[in-house]
This record gives sequence, structure tokens and C-alpha cells, in this order.
Amino acid sequence: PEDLISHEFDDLSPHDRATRQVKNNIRHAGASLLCPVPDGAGLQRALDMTPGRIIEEIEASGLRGCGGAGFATGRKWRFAAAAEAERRVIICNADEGEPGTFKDRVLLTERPHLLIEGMTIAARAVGATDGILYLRGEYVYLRELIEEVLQDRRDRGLLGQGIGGAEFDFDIRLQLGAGAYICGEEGALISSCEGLPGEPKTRPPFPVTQGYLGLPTVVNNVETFCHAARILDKGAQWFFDMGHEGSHGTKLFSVSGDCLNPGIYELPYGLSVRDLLAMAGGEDAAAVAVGGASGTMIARDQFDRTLSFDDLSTAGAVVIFNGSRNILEIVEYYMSFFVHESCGYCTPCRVGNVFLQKAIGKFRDGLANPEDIDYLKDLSGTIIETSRCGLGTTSPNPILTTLENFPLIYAATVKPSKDRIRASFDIQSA
Ligand code: L3W
Ligand code: SF4
Repeated sequence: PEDLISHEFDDLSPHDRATRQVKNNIRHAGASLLCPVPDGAGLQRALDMTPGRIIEEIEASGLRGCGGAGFATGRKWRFAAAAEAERRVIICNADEGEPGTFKDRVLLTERPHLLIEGMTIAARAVGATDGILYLRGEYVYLRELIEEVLQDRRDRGLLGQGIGGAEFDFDIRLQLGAGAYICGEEGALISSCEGLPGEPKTRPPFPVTQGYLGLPTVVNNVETFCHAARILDKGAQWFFDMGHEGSHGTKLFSVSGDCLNPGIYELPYGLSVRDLLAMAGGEDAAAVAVGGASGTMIARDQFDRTLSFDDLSTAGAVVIFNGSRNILEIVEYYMSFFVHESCGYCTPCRVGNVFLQKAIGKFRDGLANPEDIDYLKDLSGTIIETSRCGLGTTSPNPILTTLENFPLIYAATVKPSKDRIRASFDIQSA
């Protein structure tokens, strides 16, 4: 990997910047999104193709959604194109809110034209006229930049009516979120765009058939649209050949925590966590949260696991913890995040996550009993099975993955139960 772009982390104080030696390492091993090649060729190529051919190209590339779930992008576009409707909608999910994720912010800042190009290609493919870029509330400072890019593209005939001289009308409006993590869930995001409270919708129907205002809607992540634009430029085979079976192309990782070189890394799928730690200078890691709060917390003996859809699938957050960190405090912090961000619609998510957080606090304080481990597992299972959206089905992950991968930490903090003390007393007396 080589440094490409030097870009200050503006939300760190000068002191933090100096002490943590953050220089926003933007590194790549593949040459795709972070490679500073001119944008525009992808849309030009798409305009020369039929919509069906564009979808075939995306399908052939193996591109999968980069927002966490990994649904096949070409398939999603095909569903939307096939839905009976007068109008269709393209939404970019730029509500990047997972703790430890900041790669979309870099794309929005460094590659806004590529993103809008990808959205325009998607619109051409599915026959959409309306686009919405849903921007995380905390990224409000990017509003001016993005509005300028949209206007520039309108002025150049790349948005609006008759794009590129073709019979193709499409325009994009920018919509700001208001700081709610749940609005990154596609149903809640659509509700928010409709002027409703940001609550998830029950699926099916999926947005591709009934999304924004009941219209067929494609919702994709920032990175997914950027990849789509590059694929149309360089061809499906180029993307397909990177990565490995089932996980093609490159992926952006937001690397943070206890390492020498935090920043954004673009890597082909299939590298191990150990490879990434070596690049980031995080070799003394004791734990890594792959996927942030809703992902998987792994221990040293699992660092050979791969960053791919069939192993450690993630939207891109990689948070590194060294041995000085208290795993139970991290888990408790992640649970407090979910308690705060639950929309409250489902009782198991609204109430259950509070109970989980309290139970973890007992372990942290050394007040838990051995039975509390079963309680954590049972309640987590109930929340996962009965929640309506991805927040509830992933919120117990910090607990379940640390119970599995750091069992000794839990075992070391439980108080022996009265029965066990009596049994040991009886044995000693005998
Ligand atoms: C048509 C079907 N479409 C699935 C579509 C669906 C969605 C995508 C993935 O997210 C993870 C979790 C969270 N016909 C379909 C279909 N789709 N079946 O495919 O769907 P799904 O259900 O696998 O996942 P999900 O519930 O949408 C769960 C994370 O995603 N998450 C994402 C946040 C992303 C951002 C961002 O991009 N900025 O914030 C939110 O919950 O953590 O890991 O499009 O419609 N039969
Ligand atoms: Fe809301 Fe949680 Fe239910 Fe999702 S699972 S709809 S966040 S209460």
C-alpha cells in the first residue's frame, strides 16, 4: 500500500492529532475508488448501453451492497427495473452512523462526482427520474460541497433533463438526517425522506417494489454507487477478478483505535485481519471489533479470519483494542449506544437492550452470577428473533461474540453461586 492523499481529521483536537499521529492514511492495495483517476467515463459508457445491458454488467461484476448486508447490487437493480410503475427512485444512503465507520465521509469529500455518477448510472439502469442523497446530520458541513457538485453537473448536462443528449431525465435532491442512527436502516431512511418519523417499515414489501412514496426504490450505500461507476468505466471482469469467490472487488475499511496508522484502507476482499493489522500498525491488538458495534468482536486466535462476505462481513468498521482495554466496558458502551438509538417500536429491542446493558454492568462490577451468562444468551436470542429491523437483530452481537470469543473474561468476573460455595465447602470438609 502507498499513501495517496493527505487529509487532516478535522474533528480531532490539535493535541489528539499530534499524540495519536493521525495523518489520515488513505491507502489502497487495489486501484479503484481511492485511485485519483478522472471520473466520468463510467456514465459515458452507460449512456451508450441499453438499461438492461448496464444491469448485466453490474451483475457480472459480482458487486454486493457495501452498507453491511451485502445484497447483490445487480439483482436489486433488476428487481426495481422490473417493477410496474410510472416513476422510480434512487436513494443514496449516506447516513453513515455505525460506531467506527467513516469511509463514506471520505468518499463524499474526495469523490463526490464519482458518487453522483454512480447514482446517475443506477437511474439509467432502472429507469428512475428522482434521486435523493440522504446525508448524515453530522455531515452537514458537506452540504455546500455536494450542492455545488450537483449544480455543476446540472450545468454540464450530467443531471436534469436530457442527460448526455439522451432521452434520460434524472435529478437528485439532498436531504439531511437529524442525527438518528436508525435512519441508516433503509425503511427508516425512506420514512424520514417522506417526512415521517424515522421508523423502519415492515418488509416485505421491499423498497425495490414499494419504497419512497410507494414507488420502486433502489437504496444503496455511498461506496456501492462509487463502485458501480468504476465498474461501468473499467468493465465487469476487472472488478470480478479482484477479491475472491463470493466477495469480488475491493472494499473500503475505516480503521481506528489502538494502532499507529488509523485511516481509510482500500483492499481487495479476502485479506485477513492480521494483514490489515500489520498495515495499520496494530500488531499488539488484543481484540478487534469488525463491523463496529453491530459486528463481531474477535480475539487474537482469530486474526487469520478473512474480511469477506462469507467470513467477517462488514460495512467497513475495524476498531482495534490493545490489551489495556476492558472488553466488558467496551461491550457496555456499545449496548448503551443501542439503548440510545433504538426507535422504541418493538418492546424486545426497546426494553431488552436496557436489560442487557444492566446485566453487562453486573459483570463489569464483578457482581454477576454464573446463571447471568444464560440470561445474557436467552435474552439476546429473544431480541434477535423478535425485532423488526437490523438494529434489534444485531444489537446483541457485542455480547454474543464476546461471550463466544472471550469466555475467560466473563468467567473471571462471575461470583461463585451459593450452591457452588457450599459444594466446595462440603468437598473440603469431607
Ligand atoms: C428485494 C428481496 N430486495 C433483501 C434488499 C433490502 C436491502 C438489502 C439488504 O440491513 C444490515 C445490518 C445493519 N427482494 C430482498 C431485497 N433485499 N431481500 O437487500 O437487506 P437485508 O435484509 O439483508 O439487510 P438490512 O436489514 O437492510 C442489515 C446494517 O445492515 N444497516 C445498514 C446501515 C447502512 C448505512 C449506510 O449505508 N450508510 O447506514 C442497518 O440496519 O447493521 O448489518 O436493501 O431491501 N427478497
Ligand atoms: Fe425500532 Fe429496535 Fe424495532 Fe428496529 S428492532 S424497529 S430499532 S425497536
